[in-house]
Formats: sequence, C-alpha cells, structure tokens
Amino acid sequence: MTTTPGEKTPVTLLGLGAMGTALARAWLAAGHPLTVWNRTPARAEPLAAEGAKVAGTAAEAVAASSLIVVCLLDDASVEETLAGTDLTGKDVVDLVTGTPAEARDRAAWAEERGARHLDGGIMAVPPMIGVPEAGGYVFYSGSRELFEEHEATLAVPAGTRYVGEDAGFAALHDVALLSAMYGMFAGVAHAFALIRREDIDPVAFAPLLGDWIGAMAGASVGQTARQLRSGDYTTGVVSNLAMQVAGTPTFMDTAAGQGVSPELLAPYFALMRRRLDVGSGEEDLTGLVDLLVHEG
Ligand code: FVH
Repeated sequence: MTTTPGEKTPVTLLGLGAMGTALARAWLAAGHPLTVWNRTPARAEPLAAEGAKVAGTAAEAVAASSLIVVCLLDDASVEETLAGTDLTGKDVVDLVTGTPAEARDRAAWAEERGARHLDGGIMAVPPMIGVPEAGGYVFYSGSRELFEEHEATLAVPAGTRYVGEDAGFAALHDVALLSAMYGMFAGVAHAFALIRREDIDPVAFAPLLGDWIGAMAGASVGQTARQLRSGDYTTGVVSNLAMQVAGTPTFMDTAAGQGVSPELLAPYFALMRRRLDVGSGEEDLTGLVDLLVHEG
C-alpha cells in the first residue's frame, strides 16, 4: 500500500477506549483514511458516523492498512488481539503503556511475524489529543528509519519525541516521567492531609502548593542531572543533606500533631539518613539516586 505525494497515509487503529477514540478523531479530522476495530463493537459506531471504516475483526482491520496503531489496555490484550492476524509486511505502532521488557519482547514478537515495530509511550490524556497547544506528546523508540517514515502521520494526534533504537526506551521514558508524577502526587496528598482538619480552604491553599512544586521542580531537576553527569554532588549546593536531615523531625512531629500518617514521607527520609550516615552531609540530595539503584 503506497501513497502518492499529498495523499494521507491510511491508518488502522485497534482499540477504541478513551485514548483510542481520541486518536481516531484526530486522524479523521486530518483526513487520514481510517479503519478501526474494537472488541466491543458499539464503541466504533460514533466513529463510523464520522467517516471511519469499521472492521468486523482485528484480522480484517490489520489487512486494511500497512500502518497498524494499537491502543489497547495492556500488553496481554495486544497479544490476544494480534494473535490471529497476518502481520507480514505491516508496520505496528504499539501505544500501550507497558514495561521496557514488554516493549522489547513485543518488538521481537512482531518481527518474527514479518512486521516492523515501533513502541510508543503517550504523555497526554485524551482531551490533549489533537490539540497541539495542550503540549501532549508521545515517546517513540525502535527503528529510526521506521519512525521517520511515519513521523508526519504519528504527529497528527500529538507531538513526537524519538528516544532511540532500543525498543524499550519509549516505555522507560514514559514510566520514568509517570513515576516522578506519582512521587509528586504523594507529596500533594501529604500536604493536603496536613491541613485537612484545620480551618484552611483547600482551594485557597492549592495555588500556593502548585506554585511551590513548580518552583522546586524547576530548580532541582536540572541540578540533579548535571551532578549525576559530573559525579560531583557537592558543587552548587544550596540546601545540604545534613541540614535537611536535621529538619526531618519537624516534618514527622507536624504529621503526628495533625493526626496524619507519615507513611509517604518516611521512606524518603530514611533514604536521606542512610546517605548522611556514609558521610555525605555536604551533598545535595543527588546521592539518593545512587542508593536506589541496585548493584548490577
Ligand atoms: N486514558 C489515559 O489517560 C491514559 C493516558 C496515557 C496512555 N494511556 C494508555 O493508553 C492505553 C489505552 O488507554 P485507554 O484510555 O484507551 O483505556 P480504556 O478506555 O480502558 O480502553 C481500553 C481498550 O482496550 C480494549 N481491551 C481491553 N482488554 C482487551 C482484550 N483482552 N482484547 C481486546 N481489547 C481489549 C478495550 O476494549 P473494550 O473493553 O471496549 O471491548 C478498549 O478498547 C492503555 O495502555 C493506557 O495505559 C491512557
């Protein structure tokens, strides 16, 4: 299936959950011929009315286009869905959130079946899809040549960031960013818990919290990265580890006083203490990264 200049690449999309439906609408709006399939057929009906061709089976959907985009729940559902399809000569773009190991195994699995494979990690929620100013994007990894071949089509729903030939790298970037997000959510939960029983309006408190998190993240992420690259964790330190560990009882005592469990903060404080105990009091918090990594 080749396209002439100016013709939009046909796309097959498997999976019409919240994200799949948003992707479908973006490709339809951009004029791409789109074939869709979903396990529960009713979810495809609105898209048929908007111009999508609805396939009766996953195998029919795969046969309809060279470019197959998969946006199912998890890696197990990808295997289940693609098992009965002929992938020979197809380009499979797997946007399912999964582990790096799953992405590498799925790439090998697809290649054994005669397909080329790109893995993607979506850094957006459905309302950000097809809205460039929302800033959503997708990490891609696998063959650079394959990515470049389909870049224009893949850029329709959201921005693209190619992160390397290793099929697992998109998933690794995705999970790394989402892990940082959950750490941030943990801090937010603890902060709201501290004020929960007081006469403090959470809505008035929210911008104070949001602005503080933004300022701290902006200052610390780049500094941590530079220190990890150089191996020097003591240059440019403004809040050293010894001072910060000395302050931890204040946080634990305040939590106790407010009737709040310290369970989200305590593991981080324990890590700070371990790093201090090996004589790193003059460092930034960067040394905690090394404590987390198991000897390989
Ligand atoms: N929605 C979000 O905010 C996040 C943003 C970041 C990326 N994720 C990942 O995207 C994948 C799809 O997510 P989704 O939001 O579309 O998920 P659901 O709305 O729950 O739809 C799930 C679709 O998967 C189909 N499905 C589930 N199991 C199977 C199976 N065994 N065989 C075939 N299809 C299966 C399900 O079909 P149905 O229930 O309608 O029949 C939906 O099409 C996901 O990896 C997120 O982590 C989204």
